[in-house]
Amino acid sequence: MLTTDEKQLVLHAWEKVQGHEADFGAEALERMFTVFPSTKTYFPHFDLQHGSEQVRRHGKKVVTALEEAVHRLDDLGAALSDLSDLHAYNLRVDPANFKLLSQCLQVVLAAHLREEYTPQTHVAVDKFLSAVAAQLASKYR
Ligand code: HNI
Repeated sequence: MLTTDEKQLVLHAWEKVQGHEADFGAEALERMFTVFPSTKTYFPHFDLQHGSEQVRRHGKKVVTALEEAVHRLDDLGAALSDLSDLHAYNLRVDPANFKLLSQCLQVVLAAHLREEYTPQTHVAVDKFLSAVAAQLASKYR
């Protein structure tokens, strides 16, 4: 679980994301599709080329969902319940992929926040994204 200090660090990091949801989201997705090509299999209906408007829209949805989760850190299960159903029952995304997207999101955050993405913030964001991934995977069994 995140400590009080870590929660503050996650909130602070996400303040810097505000206004850039589509940009950061698209960047993280594009990175994931490039570095881990198997993740593309979940998006056969998407145009995955660089600059794709579909990827941008989807990136915005993902980052906005995380933004909402950041504000419900003590209530993540309820906050992510619908998304958890969607990913487990409808999309059937292999939970291993959550780690891959988390890693790409962290690289994007580090690239944009630069010296503000301190090791302490990195730990806090990593814990947050792991908690999100655990929730999203919680309906698989
Ligand atoms: Ni994910 C749809 C959030 C990880 C594949 N996903 C969504 C939506 C949100 C979302 C929000 C839109 C729901 C809606 O329209 O009601 N996804 C998240 C979050 C994470 C995540 C917060 C983890 C941090 N999703 C992943 C991963 C994959 C994935 C790792 C596969 C590699 N998601 C999808 C697919 C869709 C999707 C596929 C449907 C896209 C579409 O529009 O058809």
